[in-house]
Amino acid sequence: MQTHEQLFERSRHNPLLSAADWPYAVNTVFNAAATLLADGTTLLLCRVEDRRGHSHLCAARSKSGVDGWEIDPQPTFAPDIDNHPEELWGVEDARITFLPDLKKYAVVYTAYSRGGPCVSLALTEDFHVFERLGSVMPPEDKDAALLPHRIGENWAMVHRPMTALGAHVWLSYSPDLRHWGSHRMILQARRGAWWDANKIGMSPPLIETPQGWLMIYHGVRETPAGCLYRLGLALFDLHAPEKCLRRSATWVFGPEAPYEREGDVGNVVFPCGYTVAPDGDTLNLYYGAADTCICLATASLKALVDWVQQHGEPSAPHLA
Ligand code: BMA
Repeated sequence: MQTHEQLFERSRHNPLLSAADWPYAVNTVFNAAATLLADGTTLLLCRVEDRRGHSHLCAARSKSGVDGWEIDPQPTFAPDIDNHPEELWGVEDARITFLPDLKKYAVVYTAYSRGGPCVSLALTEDFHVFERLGSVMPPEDKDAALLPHRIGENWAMVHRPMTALGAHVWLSYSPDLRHWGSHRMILQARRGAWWDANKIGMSPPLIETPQGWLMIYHGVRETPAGCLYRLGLALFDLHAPEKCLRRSATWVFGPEAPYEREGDVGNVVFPCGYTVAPDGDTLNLYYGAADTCICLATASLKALVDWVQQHGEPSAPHLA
């Protein structure tokens, strides 16, 4: 039997983290942001959902990035409702980008309230003290992350506003991380039968490679039995990240393992973070599985870029 090329390999330690590992009572842990600290420690900023259904963020640290996790004894980043009413129903799905210019980590997350989900930004040097910049994109908007350095004069942020015409990926620019403009749609959800019809969003932050910015994005297939969240690849111009060079026709990673198929929301793989191993090529992709636990899959960055260059579509004229 001819099988599809496997670009990602699941860790045999999956699931890496679940509610049973938490030092306090929680419902689920999933959709973790990831980064490497200066000493090589992997830090995950996990989405933790309590039994009210509200989420906060909690840091888990590990030397290996696989096991031996040390989890903060209480929430690391909880909603600040008095100063940020847009966080009333919780903070979700963080993405971390280290900004060498500022020597700070940017944490971009979804703030959720009666107004709908919106994109908020905080800066930190140590994941203990956070400087909140507040909401940077109004509702309905999520799936956002900063690029690690300015493009020309300006910072750039990828995000996913929702409109009556669908959920597509946009890029915006800012001189100061607070005021955002020059909004451009950079990747459209397809239509009809496609695996990524109607609703897509960036998953982890963009990955800088010599061939371009690699985006791992999720596509949502609506079926009579519920939604299927799968991942595809797209490549964007290094100097003009609004320009899509290639986009995968097929998805490259989807729910297959039992822990991805079953959980609070089955059939969901949802990465919010990655690290790159010291070899400069091995991508460690951390993903939420079934909105219930945190898992890891690895891939060769070079293989991913080669694959999207070879199999990707140069543009998407059929979307017009
Ligand atoms: C999306 C996000 C994710 C979640 C997924 C599946 O809209 O809210 O946080 O993992 O749905 O429930």
